[in-house]
Amino acid sequence: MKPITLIQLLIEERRAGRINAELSLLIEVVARACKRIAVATGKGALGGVLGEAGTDNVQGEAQKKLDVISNEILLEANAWGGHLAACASEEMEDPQPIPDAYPKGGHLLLFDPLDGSSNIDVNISVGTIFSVLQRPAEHGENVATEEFLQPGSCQVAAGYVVYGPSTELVLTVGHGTHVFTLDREVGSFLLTERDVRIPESTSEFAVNMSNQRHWEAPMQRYIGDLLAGKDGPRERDFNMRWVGSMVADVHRILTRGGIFSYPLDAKTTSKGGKLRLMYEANPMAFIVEQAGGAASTGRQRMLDVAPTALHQRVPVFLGSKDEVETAVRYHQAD
Ligand code: AHM
Repeated sequence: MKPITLIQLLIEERRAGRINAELSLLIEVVARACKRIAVATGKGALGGVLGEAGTDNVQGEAQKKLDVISNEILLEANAWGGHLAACASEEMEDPQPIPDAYPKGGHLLLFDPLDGSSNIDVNISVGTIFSVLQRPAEHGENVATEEFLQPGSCQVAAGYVVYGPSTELVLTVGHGTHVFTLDREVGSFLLTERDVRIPESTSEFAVNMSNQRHWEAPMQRYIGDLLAGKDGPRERDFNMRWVGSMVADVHRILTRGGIFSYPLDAKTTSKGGKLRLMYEANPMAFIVEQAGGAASTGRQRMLDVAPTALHQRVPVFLGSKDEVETAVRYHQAD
């Protein structure tokens, strides 16, 4: 049987009363923008899109040309449909309101337009991550930054698109996690896995081992026990993978299980961690929980974290439920 399209799935979700027309339009628009980003990334050196943009983002990180291009594609696509009140991007200091020329909607969109962008120039998978919130009922005329500061459990949708050998969209609206593959000839996302489930246990971990000496004691003990393999307390060997693009690492874990971690380390403690709560950790945590996995800061369920700043950073542990719970036990025992 021919797989159904993203639009058909969104219609199903509307008929089931799980999303409204505005959220359905929002997801369609984001997916369409991501197709344009897929085309831009796919051109590589031929599109003149590789290399540095010559600017820094709000995090003080050098932007790649494709960071800037992807950000503009998402902003432009989402400006005029009437489905949004404002957007916030990892690449911009402040939220971007919808221009006065267009009608405003009741949703807030947050995105990391091109995650893992240090991998672009070496032709390794990168991705877009997005998170959708509802605008709080009590609000003024202009959207305030505080309106975005809702815990991850308030997300009404989240997703990512991985630009790899194939382009895949992974989406949740809070009723399971679904995977779509882009049919490049037709230009449609087709549903290739409904209600994906992450295996509960795993023998594979993902972490940047070069930071080992900077980690806190519980993380040192946890990874030490994984590395000890059959001879250690875990009594089995563990494999390691680290792409360095969160989207690609999480996608592998969604597909075959594993634990992804970007823990606190001495270099990032003062910032709260490396990865961003609102653009990376929360949407991935929602997707992973909806696929039967777990996501934590090591000390708290990720989706319960009360945000205090738009660009807040957090330590991240997510993936196979049993393994995330094990990592959390090491941190709680501290
Ligand atoms: P970015 O937003 O600058 O691309 O940084 C986020 C990336 C994640 O995709 C990835 O998991 C991590 O940073 C890689 O960090 P490291 O370079 O320390 O391995």
